[in-house]
Order: sequence, then structure tokens, then C-alpha cells
Amino acid sequence: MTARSERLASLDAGRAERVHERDFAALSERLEGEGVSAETLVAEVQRFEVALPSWAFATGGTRFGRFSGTGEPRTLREKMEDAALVHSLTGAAPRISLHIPWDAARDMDEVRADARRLGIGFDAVNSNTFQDQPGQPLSYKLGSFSNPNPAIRRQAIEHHLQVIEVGKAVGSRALTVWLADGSNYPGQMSLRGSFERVRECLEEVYAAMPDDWRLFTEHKPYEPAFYATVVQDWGSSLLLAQALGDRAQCLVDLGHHLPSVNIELVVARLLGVGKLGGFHFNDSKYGDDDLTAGSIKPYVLFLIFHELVLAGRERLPGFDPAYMIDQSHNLKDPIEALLQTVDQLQQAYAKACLVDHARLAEFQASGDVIMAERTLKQAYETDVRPLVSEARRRRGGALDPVLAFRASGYRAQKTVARPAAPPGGAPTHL
Ligand code: LRH
Ligand code: MN
Repeated sequence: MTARSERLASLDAGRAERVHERDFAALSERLEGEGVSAETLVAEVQRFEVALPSWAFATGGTRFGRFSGTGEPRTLREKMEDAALVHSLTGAAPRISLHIPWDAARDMDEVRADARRLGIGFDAVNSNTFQDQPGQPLSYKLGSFSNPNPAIRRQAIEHHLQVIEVGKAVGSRALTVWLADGSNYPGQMSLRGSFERVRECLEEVYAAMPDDWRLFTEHKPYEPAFYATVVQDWGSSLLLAQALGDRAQCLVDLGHHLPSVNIELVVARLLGVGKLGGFHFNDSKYGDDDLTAGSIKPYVLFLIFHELVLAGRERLPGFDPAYMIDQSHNLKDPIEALLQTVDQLQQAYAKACLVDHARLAEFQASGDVIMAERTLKQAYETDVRPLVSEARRRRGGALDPVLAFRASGYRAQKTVARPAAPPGGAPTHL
């Protein structure tokens, strides 16, 4: 960075600071006028945290292609470096979620030491029976836990027991199980038998988990199965979580719902029975597009957080959701996309904290449809960016993480430090 651009950057930073202080003061005053304490809200937003997916730091792709970026992580340590940077700029992403075997390492104690050095921790660990690994004796082509072949089910159970050991080594306290199991043609798979086999296998995995762990079952309507997916919807996931026990809950991946499904209603249903375990935040227009959260349906994201804030304020039994991101960055710089995502989640959460719940309940009780809707929209249409920036700043983060990242030159530094793996070299993930 030249002296001149450094001077300009500091001028910019100075100006940005002044603009922020003016905007935050104006918003605080306006909220005060509505009987809302900006300080209380800043404190609430400061407590919001979300985990980053280890698999989203390198460019993603589709079956049609992948356009790799530069300076991408080639090892778990480099993924954790990038995660630590996202945390330092947002103050709200202190944990990474590992995917095994994509993140399997010889020495998990070394991984834990690296994480401690980088100031991050570990959230739920993810299993993988949707790919066959090199040298794997039996294929998961026709399913893992749902497979009619007991030897294949046994192999899948052994994999989950290994994933739990990895999680224990790094200090995770939850296991996320997403199964690609399903069929492409009617008749190919027993619709009830496959589900029963999954439940039986999960019972063994659940029993093997440490007592302070949770198991998250993740539903998905289709892909890679294109006729029937064994854990296809929230109902199937709930049936499993209820069959397994108190420490089994449902994980809601926002992209795992057919276009017209009311996701906030699914969230409310699971909250109502204490079975909402966590989220994979992202956004989508059509299928499991894994786009940046809040980029396509920001009002839905707000309505989901509205249900969560309400549940939190009501101290609903079993309410301890694990917030995690699950995205694939095919076009955007992965770090910039994750910085945008954390900001979008902080904004949706802040807006949900602004809802006047007492007034809403009154209008719902009196049947005043318009005023009930306006009470939600009042919060949603409030520009909370100064408040979210202030919360980040008080946690040592940046007012505008994406601009701070660009000004940092981090990607350019990593492009030099991390020469791309030779073509044909194994990518760090998909
Ligand atoms: C499946 C899924 C699951 C992960 C994978 C990377 O679509 O959402 O959560 O294991 O993406
Ligand atoms: Mn997911």
C-alpha cells in the first residue's frame, strides 16, 4: 500500500468514523423517542454469534464448473486463518464448523492448538456419507444408514463414531447429520423400511455421543436423490429427533425447503416442541442454491429471527439454537461473502430485537391485521446498520467489514503466500 493510499485510507477511516457516530447518534435518539434503548439493543447484537463452515472458504462450484479464486486455503490451518479474520472483522464468528473427512488432520491436538492461537473455537462437526472416500470398502451409492445391506450401515455408523472422536478432540459439542440417502425412481427403495433403518443407526450414534453433546438431524427435499429423500422434510427430521431423545434436535438449512414453503412457520413449529437445534443460514431462489443469507429473501430471514427472538424472550424450554452458516461461493470472494453474511444476520437479528412484542400481541388478540403487520414492518424497515456497526466496533470489529477487508490487502497477501495447488491437485473440499 503506497503512502498516499495509506493516507487516503486513514482519511477514509476517519470520515467513516465521523459518519458512523452521527448516524448512530441519530438512530439512538429516534429509538429513544420510541421508548427503545439503543444501548440495550447494541448489547443484544454484541451477544449474537454464528459459526462459519470450513467448506466455504474456497470457491465452490456446480456440476457445470468451478472458477477458482486466488489465495484460497489449501489446508485446515489456512481455513482457520480465514475464519479468524472473519471473526476479527465482525466480532461475531468465534467458531468454525468442521466437515469430516474434508477436515480430517493427522494431529487434531495441533488443530486445537492452532485454533487457540487464532482465537477461534469449534461448533458442530459434520459427518459425510454422501461421498465414497478413496479406499472405502463399501459404497454409499445406494444409501448409508438406509442401505438394506447391514455391512454398509455398519460402515456408516463407524464413520459417525470417528467423527464424534474428532469432535471430542477439538472441543465440539454437537454432531450434524445430513444424509443424502434416497432414491431416484419409485420402487427403488422401501419408503418405510429405509426410514426405520436410519432411525436404528442414529440410535446407535446417539448412544455413543458424550452426555453433553447434541445431535442435529438435517432434512432436505431432494438432491442428490431426485424421487424420494429419506429425511425429506421437517416432519421426518422431527420424528427422528423425537425417537432419539432429548439431546436430538432438528437443524434447519434455509435452502432445504421447496420454493413456497413457509420456513418461519417450520421454525415456529420446531420451537414449540423444543426441537429447534440450529440453522444452516444461506439464501436461495429455486433449490439448494447456497447463496449469501439475506441476498434473495431478506424479509423471510427477518421473520425467522422474529420467531427466535420471541422464543428467547419467552425463555422457551430447549431454546439454545446453534447458529451456523452453510454456503457455497461460486462467484464472490468467499471471505467477502461470509463478511456480508454475518452482517446480514446481525442486521436481521437487530431488527427482530426491535419488534414491540407487547403491541404485536395486542393487535393479534384484537384482530387488527394491519396494525399487527405494521408492527413487524416498523422494525423490519428500520435501518439498523449504525447499531450493528456500533456493536461490531465495541467487539473490536470493523464498521464495514467488507471495505475493511478490501483495504487490508489480505487476499493479495494470501495470493502470494498460498500459490494455487497444481491443476488436478485435490481441492480442499467439493
Ligand atoms: C447438504 C448440506 C449439508 C452439508 C453440505 C455441505 O446440502 O447442506 O449441510 O453437509 O451441504
Ligand atoms: Mn446444510
